[in-house]
Amino acid sequence: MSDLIFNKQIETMPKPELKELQLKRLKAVVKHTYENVSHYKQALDAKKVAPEDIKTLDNIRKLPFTVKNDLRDNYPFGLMAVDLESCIELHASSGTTGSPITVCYTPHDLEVWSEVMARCLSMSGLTTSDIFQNPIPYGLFTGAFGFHYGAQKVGAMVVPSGGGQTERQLQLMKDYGTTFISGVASYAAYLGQKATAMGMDPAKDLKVRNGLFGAEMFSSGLKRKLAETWEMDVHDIYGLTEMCGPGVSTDCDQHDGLHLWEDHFLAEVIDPKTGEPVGVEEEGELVLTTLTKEGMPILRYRTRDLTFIYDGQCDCGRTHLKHEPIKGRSDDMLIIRGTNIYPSQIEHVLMQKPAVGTNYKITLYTEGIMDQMLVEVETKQAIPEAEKEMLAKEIQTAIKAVITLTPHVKVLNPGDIQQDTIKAKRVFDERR
Ligand code: DLL
Repeated sequence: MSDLIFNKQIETMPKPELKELQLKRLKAVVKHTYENVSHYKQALDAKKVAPEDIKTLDNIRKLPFTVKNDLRDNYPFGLMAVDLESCIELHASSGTTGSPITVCYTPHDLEVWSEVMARCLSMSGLTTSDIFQNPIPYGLFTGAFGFHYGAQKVGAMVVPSGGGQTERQLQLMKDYGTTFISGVASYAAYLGQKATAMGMDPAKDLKVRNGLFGAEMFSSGLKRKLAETWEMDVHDIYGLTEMCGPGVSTDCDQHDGLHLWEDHFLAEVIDPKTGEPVGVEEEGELVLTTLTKEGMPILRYRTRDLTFIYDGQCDCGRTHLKHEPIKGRSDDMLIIRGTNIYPSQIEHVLMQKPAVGTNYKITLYTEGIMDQMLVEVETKQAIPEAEKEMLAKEIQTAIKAVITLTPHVKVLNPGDIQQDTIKAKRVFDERR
């Protein structure tokens, strides 16, 4: 059994007790939303469901789903279940389309967020002796604060280095002897690349030995490249603004799926087309209900994130269910000449190539009446043009074998692909 369990009583709670706790909390949260949020009162009334109708966990299926547009339509405070005076912090997701998703936290909500983050960080190896550097922008994005609160709760020394200023980040790592880093997956990759470009070997010249990353899909290949570059143990953390921010789930030292904190979140997996539950261990869309949130509780939130759940015994001793790393979002799916393609399939192929770096870009465009795909990818180190061409051909063949379409492939030098958003923008759809 792993010895880095932050809250042993809860994290290893026998399954029947955990289910009992979930049911008690589900009943309470349904009552709380029904009585305090007019959107939910109307939605439950429309389905002729009363809070008293929730008698078993399966009864959750009687409840309406919540979708992103419900949050946008009620922007900014329409889904609050308490007065604004009861809240002490606000966060929002970037909202590249439409209004941002805004959430408010009561002191209790912040306490829960810190607790789940402390569990995730401990599970990834964080202890009181770590120097924990947090290279995420401190602002409306939930990332930085979630990690900050959780790491302090564990008792590590937090270096709140914030986002950007990559060279300075690396200097701070050196000066302070940083042992643990967090962040958005693609930025961690960029940090490694920048260190190499500055003549540093992250594995030898820095003391970082653990990393906890998330906020976007990152394939097992990218995890492996990060682990090799830094000689560190890489963990994956999942979360979303609507639930709390980061802290919904993380993988334990078995690296076989992410444990989801079932005492605070109730998970379902549905077929995104029909809304019906999928079979055991079948892939579908993750739907989450907050079980303990006071400020902005959410029932049956359709995350659009694709995964599957498995609920067996884990060797780490934790009893909370596991899900596969997120494969992508149902709305990420690209349809090119009638073929369905997920960007994760392309990342997977690219990351198998040892000469390939960690940054890439996919552009879709129209030529005549045909859809075309251009995959641009950086190498790990600069290589001669002739080798680039050979590598491009190899990648083209490997991608074709997976998606059945032939992409155009361009191999570039490290640092050639611009990356200036918090989360990497990988796909550019310029089709007419
Ligand atoms: O990205 C919270 C977060 C910050 C998680 C830092 C982990 C680390 P949002 O901006 O609301 O919140 O975006 C949530 O990001 O629905 C997924 O599509 C995606 N996502 C988050 N974590 C992962 C992950 C934060 N580990 C959306 N793997 C989610 C894949 C992820 N996708």
